[in-house]
Amino acid sequence: MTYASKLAALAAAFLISMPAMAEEHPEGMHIHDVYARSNGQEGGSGAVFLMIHNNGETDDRLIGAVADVAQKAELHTHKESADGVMQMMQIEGGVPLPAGEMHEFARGGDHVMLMGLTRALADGDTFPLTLVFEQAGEITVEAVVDNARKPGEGMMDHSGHGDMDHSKHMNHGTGG
Ligand SMILES: [Cu+2]
Repeated sequence: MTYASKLAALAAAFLISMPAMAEEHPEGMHIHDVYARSNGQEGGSGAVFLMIHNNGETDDRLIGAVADVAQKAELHTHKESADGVMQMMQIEGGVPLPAGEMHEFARGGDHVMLMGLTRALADGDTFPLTLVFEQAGEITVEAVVDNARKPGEGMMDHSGHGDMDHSKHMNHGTGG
């Protein structure tokens, strides 16, 4: 084997090993850390939090969500009103997901709101959540109910918000 062909073989081996290294962030839409908080009762509500990485080449947009545990799922965000009260509202026009970027749905910020739970949800329960993207279409992930999980980073101080009650929907100002 010549020196040049040895180099070529090395390069080929390196290239082959690349996909394995990239396993954490596969091509396309990558969704992880999906968890839900809920007041637990049938007919009640909940909120789902997750991370979305758009590892594709195309700009995309999250336009909706469907969960069979809820009559309705909406994309929500929190905004501070003029009088300083945090309010929850539906995200108009969906969530833009530019190629190569990630979006965090986290407590105190964006979330998937579950309204009208069709069954009670307890810690540890799992349920499928289908996310609807403009380009990528429908992607179903599994959400786990975890009312104890704390936000990973200090987006906001959520202390004292342990008793989330989304029935005070328009003005709850909690971690929902
Ligand atoms: Cu909400």
